[in-house]
Amino acid sequence: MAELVDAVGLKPAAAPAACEFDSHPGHGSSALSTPLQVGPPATTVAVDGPYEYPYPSPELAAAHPFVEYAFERHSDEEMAERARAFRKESERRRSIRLFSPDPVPRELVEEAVLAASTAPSGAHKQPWTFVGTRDPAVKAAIRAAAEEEERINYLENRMNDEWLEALAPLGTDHHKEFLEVAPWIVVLFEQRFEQRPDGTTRKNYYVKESTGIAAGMFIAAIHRMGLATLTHTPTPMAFLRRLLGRPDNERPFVMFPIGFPLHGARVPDLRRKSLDEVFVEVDPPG
Ligand code: IYR
Repeated sequence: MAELVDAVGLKPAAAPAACEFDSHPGHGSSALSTPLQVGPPATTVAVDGPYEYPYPSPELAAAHPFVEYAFERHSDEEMAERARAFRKESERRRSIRLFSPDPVPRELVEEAVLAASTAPSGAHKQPWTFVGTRDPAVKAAIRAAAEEEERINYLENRMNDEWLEALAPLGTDHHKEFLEVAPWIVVLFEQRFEQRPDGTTRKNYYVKESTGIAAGMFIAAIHRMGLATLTHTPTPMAFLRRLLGRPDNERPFVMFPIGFPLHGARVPDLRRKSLDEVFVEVDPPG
């Protein structure tokens, strides 16, 4: 079936951009208020497909800009190879707790933040801020505050025995020396609501899910470029807002020391769950 829909053309070398949590296609309305890219004027294009209700609907496309998704289809063999390569590279990633002091250029951290910021987010609000520092004084202050919280967790029984038992194989304790040795600390803040320059606020949606996905993509980007990190959560983390001078709408989500692993760094000899333990296909009954 061919449907005629209004669409704006695609800039020749433009990257695809918008993603949002997608529970309803939103015929007749759109959560996207800011165009992500401005293409040539609207044209009418035919879209073939099995859809009775195409996306965007003509009304939606008349009200908000849309561009054609720049999709590149690979051969079956190439897809299998890319899938395997990504899986194998992902398998080599480990959380590192012993970093080298070797410096890491800011450009690499920026690239990881930009990659993470491609994460899908509720209503495309991108409700996150990555706050980085390589200032020794700030890193020392973060270490001191983190160690104080963790000292209470580990040594003053703020966490229960089950927590201590679960952590025993990792051998973590309240010493967080790596926070000063690693060249960078990046703290990912979730934005509980949006603070506009005119002083008004707007709700954000699926903040934890969105920020969690951005965190995962950040970790993957850091690993892919040949650096290491640790998802560190010295709980409670409120001190990070104060030390890093962040506004009230931001709450620390996770902290990432970033750098090269110290030469010869060791990690727990962990096994990952097998496919059967983490993937189930539901077949039709009968
Ligand atoms: N945040 C603490 C404790 C900790 C908790 C979990 I759950 C871990 O997987 C690892 C550590 C710390 O960093 O020591």
